[in-house]
Amino acid sequence: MKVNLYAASGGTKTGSILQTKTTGTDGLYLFTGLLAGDYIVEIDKTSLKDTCAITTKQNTGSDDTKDSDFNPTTGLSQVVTLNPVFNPTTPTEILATNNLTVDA
Ligand SMILES: [Ca+2]
Repeated sequence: MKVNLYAASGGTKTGSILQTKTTGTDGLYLFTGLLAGDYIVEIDKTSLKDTCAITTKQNTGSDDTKDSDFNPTTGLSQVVTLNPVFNPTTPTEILATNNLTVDA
């Protein structure tokens, strides 16, 4: 399926699509070359296979890294804030800078 990246402002997507990626067979995708800021990811629902749908069980359970954050109606994620740290040293800074699995 395809996923679109938007900038976010005030909690909502803004402007036109910044990048589009097609998920791999493992379901993963990676947007690259991003600056610090707020972003929203959109699942392009028209790209879903006929047998697939976004789960209606959004934010279910206690582990946010394992649930679905996407709104099943709009296909939009929550706002994801990228806040990299120059020369990170602490585990929190390293995670903020190098985390390729920002959950959405
Ligand atoms: Ca989640």
